[in-house]
Amino acid sequence: MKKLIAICAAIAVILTVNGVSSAVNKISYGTVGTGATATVTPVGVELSTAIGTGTAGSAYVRLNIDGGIALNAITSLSYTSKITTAGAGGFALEVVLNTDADGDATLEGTGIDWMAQNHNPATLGYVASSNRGDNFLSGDNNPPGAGTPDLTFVTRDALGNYYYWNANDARNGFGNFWSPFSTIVPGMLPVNDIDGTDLVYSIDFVVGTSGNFDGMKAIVSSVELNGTSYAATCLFVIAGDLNDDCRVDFMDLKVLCEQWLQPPGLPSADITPSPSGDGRVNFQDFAVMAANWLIDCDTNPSDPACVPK
Ligand SMILES: [Ca+2]
Ligand SMILES: [Ca+2]
Ligand SMILES: [Ca+2]
Ligand SMILES: [Ca+2]
Repeated sequence: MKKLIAICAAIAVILTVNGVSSAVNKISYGTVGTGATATVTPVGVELSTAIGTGTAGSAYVRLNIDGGIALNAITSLSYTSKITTAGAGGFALEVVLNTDADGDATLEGTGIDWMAQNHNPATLGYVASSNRGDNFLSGDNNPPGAGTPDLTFVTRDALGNYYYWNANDARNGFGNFWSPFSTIVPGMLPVNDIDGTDLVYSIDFVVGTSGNFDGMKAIVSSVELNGTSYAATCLFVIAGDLNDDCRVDFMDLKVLCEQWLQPPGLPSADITPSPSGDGRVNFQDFAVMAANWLIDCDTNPSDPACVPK
Protein backbone atom coordinates (compact mmCIF):
# COMPACT_ATOMS: atom_id res chain seq x y z
CA MET A 1 0.00 0.00 0.00
CA LYS A 2 2.79 2.40 0.93
CA LYS A 3 4.51 1.54 -2.30
CA LEU A 4 1.47 2.54 -4.33
CA ILE A 5 1.19 5.83 -2.47
CA ALA A 6 4.86 6.50 -3.26
CA ILE A 7 4.29 5.68 -6.94
CA CYS A 8 1.28 7.99 -6.97
CA ALA A 9 3.31 10.82 -5.48
CA ALA A 10 6.01 10.36 -8.10
CA ILE A 11 3.51 10.33 -10.93
CA ALA A 12 1.82 13.45 -9.60
CA VAL A 13 5.16 15.27 -9.53
CA ILE A 14 6.09 14.17 -13.07
CA LEU A 15 2.74 15.18 -14.53
CA THR A 16 2.67 18.48 -12.67
CA VAL A 17 6.15 19.33 -13.93
CA ASN A 18 4.94 18.60 -17.43
CA GLY A 19 1.99 20.88 -16.94
CA VAL A 20 -0.66 18.23 -17.39
CA SER A 21 -3.93 19.08 -15.74
CA SER A 22 -6.46 16.56 -14.56
CA ALA A 23 -9.42 18.80 -15.37
CA VAL A 24 -11.45 16.83 -17.84
CA ASN A 25 -13.84 18.12 -20.46
CA LYS A 26 -15.86 15.41 -22.12
CA ILE A 27 -17.65 14.97 -25.40
CA SER A 28 -21.08 13.41 -25.49
CA TYR A 29 -23.84 13.35 -28.06
CA GLY A 30 -27.57 12.84 -28.34
CA THR A 31 -30.87 13.82 -29.85
CA VAL A 32 -34.05 15.52 -28.75
CA GLY A 33 -37.40 15.56 -30.49
CA THR A 34 -38.56 13.45 -33.40
CA GLY A 35 -36.67 11.95 -36.30
CA ALA A 36 -33.14 13.15 -35.53
CA THR A 37 -30.22 10.74 -35.28
CA ALA A 38 -26.72 10.85 -33.79
CA THR A 39 -24.52 7.96 -34.87
CA VAL A 40 -20.94 7.13 -34.03
CA THR A 41 -18.68 6.61 -37.02
CA PRO A 42 -14.91 6.06 -37.11
CA VAL A 43 -14.39 9.70 -38.15
CA GLY A 44 -16.83 11.39 -35.81
CA VAL A 45 -20.45 11.63 -34.79
CA GLU A 46 -22.88 11.89 -37.68
CA LEU A 47 -25.87 14.13 -36.94
CA SER A 48 -29.00 14.20 -39.07
CA THR A 49 -32.48 15.67 -39.07
CA ALA A 50 -35.61 14.61 -40.88
CA ILE A 51 -36.96 16.39 -43.91
CA GLY A 52 -38.95 19.11 -42.29
CA THR A 53 -42.58 19.29 -41.54
CA GLY A 54 -42.04 21.54 -38.56
CA THR A 55 -41.74 18.55 -36.25
CA ALA A 56 -38.17 17.42 -36.84
CA GLY A 57 -35.98 16.99 -33.79
CA SER A 58 -32.37 18.00 -33.20
CA ALA A 59 -29.10 16.10 -32.93
CA TYR A 60 -26.03 17.41 -31.18
CA VAL A 61 -22.45 16.87 -30.10
CA ARG A 62 -21.90 18.36 -26.64
CA LEU A 63 -18.69 19.53 -24.98
CA ASN A 64 -19.21 19.12 -21.24
CA ILE A 65 -16.93 21.57 -19.43
CA ASP A 66 -15.49 20.37 -16.14
CA GLY A 67 -16.11 23.13 -13.61
CA GLY A 68 -17.49 25.48 -16.27
CA ILE A 69 -15.84 28.40 -18.06
CA ALA A 70 -16.83 32.05 -17.75
CA LEU A 71 -18.33 33.53 -20.88
CA ASN A 72 -15.75 36.29 -20.91
CA ALA A 73 -12.95 33.70 -20.68
CA ILE A 74 -13.92 32.10 -23.97
CA THR A 75 -11.39 33.40 -26.46
CA SER A 76 -11.68 30.80 -29.17
CA LEU A 77 -14.29 28.24 -30.11
CA SER A 78 -14.41 26.19 -33.28
CA TYR A 79 -15.48 22.81 -34.54
CA THR A 80 -14.43 20.54 -37.36
CA SER A 81 -17.18 18.94 -39.35
CA LYS A 82 -18.20 17.78 -42.76
CA ILE A 83 -21.63 18.91 -43.85
CA THR A 84 -22.58 16.03 -46.13
CA THR A 85 -26.09 17.29 -46.85
CA ALA A 86 -26.80 20.99 -46.47
CA GLY A 87 -29.92 21.98 -44.58
CA ALA A 88 -32.84 23.91 -46.01
CA GLY A 89 -31.47 27.28 -44.90
CA GLY A 90 -27.82 26.69 -45.76
CA PHE A 91 -26.79 27.21 -42.15
CA ALA A 92 -23.76 25.68 -40.49
CA LEU A 93 -24.25 23.95 -37.16
CA GLU A 94 -25.92 25.98 -34.41
CA VAL A 95 -23.67 26.54 -31.39
CA VAL A 96 -25.37 26.77 -28.00
CA LEU A 97 -23.59 27.98 -24.86
CA ASN A 98 -25.54 26.55 -21.92
CA THR A 99 -24.99 29.12 -19.20
CA ASP A 100 -25.57 28.96 -15.44
CA ALA A 101 -27.11 32.41 -15.33
CA ASP A 102 -28.28 32.24 -11.71
CA GLY A 103 -24.93 31.05 -10.40
CA ASP A 104 -26.06 27.95 -8.51
CA ALA A 105 -23.60 25.65 -10.35
CA THR A 106 -26.47 23.73 -11.92
CA LEU A 107 -28.02 24.02 -15.35
CA GLU A 108 -31.77 24.23 -14.79
CA GLY A 109 -32.39 23.77 -18.47
CA THR A 110 -30.35 23.97 -21.63
CA GLY A 111 -30.80 25.54 -24.98
CA ILE A 112 -30.96 22.47 -27.12
CA ASP A 113 -33.91 20.82 -25.41
CA TRP A 114 -35.84 24.02 -25.56
CA MET A 115 -34.97 24.78 -29.17
CA ALA A 116 -35.81 21.44 -30.79
CA GLN A 117 -38.56 21.99 -33.24
CA ASN A 118 -42.08 21.58 -31.97
CA HIS A 119 -40.89 21.48 -28.37
CA ASN A 120 -43.29 23.22 -26.11
CA PRO A 121 -41.37 24.48 -23.06
CA ALA A 122 -44.29 23.46 -20.88
CA THR A 123 -43.91 19.81 -21.87
CA LEU A 124 -40.27 19.96 -20.75
CA GLY A 125 -41.33 21.02 -17.28
CA TYR A 126 -40.42 24.65 -17.69
CA VAL A 127 -43.08 26.62 -15.90
CA ALA A 128 -43.08 30.30 -15.18
CA SER A 129 -41.62 29.90 -11.71
CA SER A 130 -38.80 27.55 -12.66
CA ASN A 131 -37.71 28.64 -16.09
CA ARG A 132 -35.99 31.77 -14.86
CA GLY A 133 -32.91 30.05 -13.55
CA ASP A 134 -30.65 29.75 -16.53
CA ASN A 135 -30.42 30.97 -20.06
CA PHE A 136 -28.21 30.43 -23.05
CA LEU A 137 -26.47 32.15 -25.89
CA SER A 138 -26.94 30.57 -29.25
CA GLY A 139 -24.96 31.32 -32.39
CA ASP A 140 -25.73 30.62 -36.01
CA ASN A 141 -25.01 31.92 -39.46
CA ASN A 142 -24.25 30.95 -43.02
CA PRO A 143 -20.44 30.91 -42.93
CA PRO A 144 -18.59 30.30 -46.20
CA GLY A 145 -19.43 27.00 -47.83
CA ALA A 146 -22.08 25.90 -45.37
CA GLY A 147 -24.85 26.01 -47.95
CA THR A 148 -23.32 23.27 -50.07
CA PRO A 149 -21.92 19.89 -49.07
CA ASP A 150 -18.34 19.99 -47.81
CA LEU A 151 -15.89 17.94 -49.88
CA THR A 152 -13.73 17.40 -46.82
CA PHE A 153 -13.70 18.23 -43.11
CA VAL A 154 -13.85 21.97 -42.50
CA THR A 155 -13.00 23.88 -39.32
CA ARG A 156 -15.44 26.71 -38.70
CA ASP A 157 -14.91 29.54 -36.24
CA ALA A 158 -17.92 29.52 -33.92
CA LEU A 159 -17.13 33.01 -32.61
CA GLY A 160 -15.97 35.12 -35.52
CA ASN A 161 -18.28 33.66 -38.15
CA TYR A 162 -21.35 33.49 -35.94
CA TYR A 163 -24.07 35.79 -34.67
CA TYR A 164 -25.46 35.20 -31.21
CA TRP A 165 -28.88 35.50 -29.67
CA ASN A 166 -30.60 34.40 -26.51
CA ALA A 167 -34.07 33.34 -25.55
CA ASN A 168 -36.21 35.44 -23.30
CA ASP A 169 -36.64 34.33 -19.69
CA ALA A 170 -39.88 32.52 -20.35
CA ARG A 171 -38.23 30.63 -23.22
CA ASN A 172 -41.20 31.27 -25.39
CA GLY A 173 -39.68 33.83 -27.71
CA PHE A 174 -36.47 34.89 -29.38
CA GLY A 175 -33.97 37.11 -27.71
CA ASN A 176 -33.01 40.64 -28.24
CA PHE A 177 -29.84 40.53 -30.30
CA TRP A 178 -28.26 38.75 -33.22
CA SER A 179 -24.74 40.08 -32.98
CA PRO A 180 -21.11 38.96 -33.07
CA PHE A 181 -19.91 37.26 -29.87
CA SER A 182 -17.20 39.90 -29.51
CA THR A 183 -19.81 42.65 -29.14
CA ILE A 184 -22.09 40.71 -26.80
CA VAL A 185 -19.42 39.55 -24.37
CA PRO A 186 -18.95 41.70 -22.42
CA GLY A 187 -20.40 44.71 -24.23
CA MET A 188 -24.12 43.86 -24.41
CA LEU A 189 -24.39 41.74 -21.27
CA PRO A 190 -26.01 41.33 -18.85
CA VAL A 191 -29.24 40.30 -20.43
CA ASN A 192 -31.79 37.86 -19.03
CA ASP A 193 -29.48 37.30 -16.05
CA ILE A 194 -26.55 36.30 -18.26
CA ASP A 195 -23.39 38.14 -17.20
CA GLY A 196 -19.95 37.88 -18.74
CA THR A 197 -18.72 36.16 -15.58
CA ASP A 198 -21.42 33.47 -15.60
CA LEU A 199 -20.18 29.96 -16.21
CA VAL A 200 -20.89 27.92 -19.32
CA TYR A 201 -21.13 24.24 -18.34
CA SER A 202 -21.69 22.77 -21.78
CA ILE A 203 -21.58 23.77 -25.42
CA ASP A 204 -23.77 22.07 -28.01
CA PHE A 205 -23.01 21.82 -31.72
CA VAL A 206 -26.41 21.22 -33.20
CA VAL A 207 -28.15 20.19 -36.37
CA GLY A 208 -31.82 21.01 -36.13
CA THR A 209 -32.89 23.97 -34.01
CA SER A 210 -35.26 25.32 -36.64
CA GLY A 211 -36.57 24.65 -40.13
CA ASN A 212 -33.26 26.02 -41.48
CA PHE A 213 -31.70 22.66 -40.58
CA ASP A 214 -34.32 20.39 -42.09
CA GLY A 215 -32.90 17.40 -43.92
CA MET A 216 -29.32 18.23 -42.87
CA LYS A 217 -26.48 15.79 -42.26
CA ALA A 218 -23.09 16.58 -40.78
CA ILE A 219 -20.25 14.61 -39.21
CA VAL A 220 -18.52 16.33 -36.29
CA SER A 221 -14.98 15.06 -35.78
CA SER A 222 -13.78 17.44 -33.06
CA VAL A 223 -14.49 20.65 -31.22
CA GLU A 224 -12.00 23.20 -29.89
CA LEU A 225 -12.27 25.54 -26.91
CA ASN A 226 -9.52 28.05 -26.08
CA GLY A 227 -6.95 26.14 -28.09
CA THR A 228 -7.67 22.66 -26.72
CA SER A 229 -9.18 20.18 -29.13
CA TYR A 230 -11.58 17.43 -28.09
CA ALA A 231 -12.08 14.53 -30.48
CA ALA A 232 -15.59 13.32 -31.10
CA THR A 233 -14.21 9.93 -31.95
CA CYS A 234 -13.67 8.39 -28.50
CA LEU A 235 -17.11 7.07 -28.03
CA PHE A 236 -16.35 4.08 -25.90
CA VAL A 237 -16.44 3.53 -22.19
CA ILE A 238 -13.46 1.61 -20.77
CA ALA A 239 -13.42 0.88 -17.07
CA GLY A 240 -10.47 2.88 -15.76
CA ASP A 241 -10.47 5.55 -18.50
CA LEU A 242 -11.16 8.30 -16.01
CA ASN A 243 -10.36 11.24 -18.30
CA ASP A 244 -12.41 9.85 -21.18
CA ASP A 245 -9.68 9.99 -23.80
CA CYS A 246 -10.21 6.41 -24.99
CA ARG A 247 -7.05 5.12 -23.27
CA VAL A 248 -6.21 3.78 -19.85
CA ASP A 249 -2.83 5.22 -18.99
CA PHE A 250 -0.85 7.36 -16.55
CA MET A 251 -3.30 10.24 -16.88
CA ASP A 252 -5.97 8.04 -15.38
CA LEU A 253 -3.65 6.66 -12.74
CA LYS A 254 -2.90 10.23 -11.67
CA VAL A 255 -6.60 10.87 -11.09
CA LEU A 256 -6.88 7.65 -9.08
CA CYS A 257 -3.82 8.58 -7.05
CA GLU A 258 -5.30 11.94 -6.15
CA GLN A 259 -8.32 10.18 -4.68
CA TRP A 260 -6.43 7.26 -3.09
CA LEU A 261 -8.12 5.97 0.07
CA GLN A 262 -10.53 8.89 -0.03
CA PRO A 263 -14.08 9.44 -1.20
CA PRO A 264 -14.22 9.86 -4.99
CA GLY A 265 -13.75 13.24 -6.66
CA LEU A 266 -14.45 14.48 -10.16
CA PRO A 267 -13.97 12.57 -12.35
CA SER A 268 -14.61 9.70 -10.00
CA ALA A 269 -11.96 6.99 -9.59
CA ASP A 270 -14.47 4.86 -7.66
CA ILE A 271 -14.71 2.38 -10.50
CA THR A 272 -15.90 -0.69 -8.63
CA PRO A 273 -18.07 -2.36 -7.41
CA SER A 274 -20.45 -1.69 -10.30
CA PRO A 275 -22.60 0.10 -11.07
CA SER A 276 -21.68 3.14 -8.98
CA GLY A 277 -18.81 2.20 -6.68
CA ASP A 278 -18.71 2.00 -2.91
CA GLY A 279 -17.70 5.54 -2.04
CA ARG A 280 -14.03 4.62 -1.57
CA VAL A 281 -11.09 4.64 -3.94
CA ASN A 282 -8.91 1.70 -3.01
CA PHE A 283 -7.03 -1.30 -4.28
CA GLN A 284 -10.14 -2.83 -5.86
CA ASP A 285 -10.49 0.21 -8.09
CA PHE A 286 -6.82 0.11 -8.90
CA ALA A 287 -7.15 -3.57 -9.90
CA VAL A 288 -9.87 -2.75 -12.46
CA MET A 289 -7.71 -0.01 -13.94
CA ALA A 290 -4.70 -2.33 -14.02
CA ALA A 291 -6.73 -5.00 -15.85
CA ASN A 292 -7.39 -2.53 -18.68
CA TRP A 293 -3.96 -0.92 -18.55
CA LEU A 294 -2.91 0.68 -21.87
CA ILE A 295 -6.02 -0.47 -23.72
CA ASP A 296 -6.74 2.14 -26.41
CA CYS A 297 -10.25 2.02 -27.90
CA ASP A 298 -9.34 4.53 -30.61
CA THR A 299 -6.82 2.19 -32.14
CA ASN A 300 -8.41 -1.10 -31.06
CA PRO A 301 -12.17 -0.59 -30.79
CA SER A 302 -12.82 -4.34 -31.01
CA ASP A 303 -11.17 -4.92 -27.62
CA PRO A 304 -13.85 -6.45 -25.38
CA ALA A 305 -13.13 -3.77 -22.76
CA CYS A 306 -14.36 -1.09 -25.20
CA VAL A 307 -18.07 -0.61 -24.63
CA PRO A 308 -19.88 1.76 -27.00
CA LYS A 309 -21.33 4.76 -25.16
CA1 LIG B 1 -28.34 27.48 -12.62
CA1 LIG C 1 -25.84 35.90 -13.87
CA1 LIG D 1 -7.62 7.95 -20.16
CA1 LIG E 1 -14.40 1.67 -4.99
